[in-house]
Amino acid sequence: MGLADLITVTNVTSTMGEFSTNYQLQFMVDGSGLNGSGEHANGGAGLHWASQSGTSSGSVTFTLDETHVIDFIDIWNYNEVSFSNWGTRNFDILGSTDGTTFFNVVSLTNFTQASGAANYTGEHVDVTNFTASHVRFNIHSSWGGSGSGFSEVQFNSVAIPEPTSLALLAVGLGFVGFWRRRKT
Ligand SMILES: [Ca+2]
Repeated sequence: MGLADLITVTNVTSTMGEFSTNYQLQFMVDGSGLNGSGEHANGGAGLHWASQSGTSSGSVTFTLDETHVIDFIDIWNYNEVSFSNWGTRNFDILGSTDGTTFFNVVSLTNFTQASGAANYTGEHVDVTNFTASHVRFNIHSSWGGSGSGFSEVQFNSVAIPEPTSLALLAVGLGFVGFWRRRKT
């Protein structure tokens, strides 16, 4: 208990396409470019998602492995060196429990542009705990680039006790009951 858990994203789709095969949607949910200190690299191919050129608005939909209560979202804006103006500027975050009907969670305005440096640590977005199996970003604008993108997005769930912890707790309570019975 206590630490939040990183949620597995099983699929990402978008109405905005991909700049090329070097800038696929999956590159923002597979840990590409992230090191153990939470810094995202600033190179080119295989590290970030960038939309097709000329399309800086539209939606991105993330499918989670199952329904979670989401506590916070860590977002690394588009961090390719010299191209951080492809970063996403204004967008809304929405949630859904069926992948069809979405509700608003939060709207972000002037979302911080990435540094474009190799030690970029991204942004921590606290959200009022919401239950969702799908999350959608409705993107309105970039920071001036002819497309929009992100380097990485990580959803974190509210921590719940591990089943093994509950089992151990039950065993412990069982022993207490056993000794109490022995004393009478
Ligand atoms: Ca990445």
